[in-house]
Amino acid sequence: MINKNKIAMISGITGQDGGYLAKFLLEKGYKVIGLYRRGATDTFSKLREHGILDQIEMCDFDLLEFSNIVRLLKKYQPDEFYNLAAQSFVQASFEEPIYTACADGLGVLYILEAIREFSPNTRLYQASTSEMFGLVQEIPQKETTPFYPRSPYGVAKLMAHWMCVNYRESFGIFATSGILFNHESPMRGKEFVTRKITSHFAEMVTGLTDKPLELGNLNAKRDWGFAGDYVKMMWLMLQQDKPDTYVIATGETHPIRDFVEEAGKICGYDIKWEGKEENEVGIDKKTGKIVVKVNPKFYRPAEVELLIGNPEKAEKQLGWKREVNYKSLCRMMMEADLKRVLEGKL
Ligand code: F7E
Repeated sequence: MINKNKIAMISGITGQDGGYLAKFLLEKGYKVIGLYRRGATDTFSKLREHGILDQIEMCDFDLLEFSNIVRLLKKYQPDEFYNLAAQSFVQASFEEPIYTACADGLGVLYILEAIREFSPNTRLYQASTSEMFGLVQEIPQKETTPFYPRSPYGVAKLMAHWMCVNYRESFGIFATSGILFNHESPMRGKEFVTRKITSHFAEMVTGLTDKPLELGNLNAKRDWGFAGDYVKMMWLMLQQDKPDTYVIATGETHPIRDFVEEAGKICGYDIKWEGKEENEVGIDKKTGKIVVKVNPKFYRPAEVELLIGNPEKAEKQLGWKREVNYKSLCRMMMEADLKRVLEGKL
């Protein structure tokens, strides 16, 4: 409880990372101000599932409304600002490139300007991403690896990243950029591939659906960690003496089809692959049933084929150590979705 009086502002509080981070900071004694964008869906469901909604002061927020950002910063003068708000779905960014550029790129500049003018002691954590490495120029990727984004999302995030570096160097703003590789959990949105797999298999194995799971590129490789581990690093980054840039990753990579097989195993499927590219299917050896099918609808105009991070700097400087490995992460997500189905809550 050392941080009793500290104020943390979290934009994007209703997303996967927002919930885990808020829980972590509340346990540390922070007053948490949650910024969220009004939406049509049950916006607060994740915070409710974490059991922390009533401990957070929630405020309306939009990355594209500068006046709103200014008012919030003036009013609360937070010690720490975690910018987790974004249009974060890579595939959607190809259809909404302008919105994505505004929210994920320009929006961060608004926050930096508001900090510079109205709350210069606020420390900013910017959620940067391995998508900035895109067509990777080095394997594994680290802080000094040249960037080559492959989507409007990656490009917008890269702008935000360089703005943070620039505001650090130009105005002495404490703006830290965490280049986080993919991080998953039972709270992941169902549009992202890991959760799409676990939620669909949970429905299939319990008889809620008999449709096969439809996926795009099964060969892309990702470095998947656990979101609950990664939010602790966000906080540690803001406790350092100086703002900096850090890669957070596991150093391990797996193709999408591997995650499918692993999640399938937990449900009792023993998957063999047949056919090529858009005709490829995954068949359960025991029943002969097609459980996975490739649908080119989920291919991306430009793909990030391989991501694998080198977390050495974070390990040394932040003492970064992951607690959940790949197999346990997959099991955690699969079991959570099976439980949700049984409780009628998926
Ligand atoms: O895709 C392939 C897809 O949407 C992973 C975001 O949090 O992490 C995330 O971005 C891979 C890609 O995550 C399907 O083509 C195949 O190669 O789960 P994803 P992402 O694009 O890596 C980074 C670090 C972020 O910053 C982002 O905000 O899986 N894939 N079939 C599929 N992906 C999806 N979503 N759906 C499919 O059916």
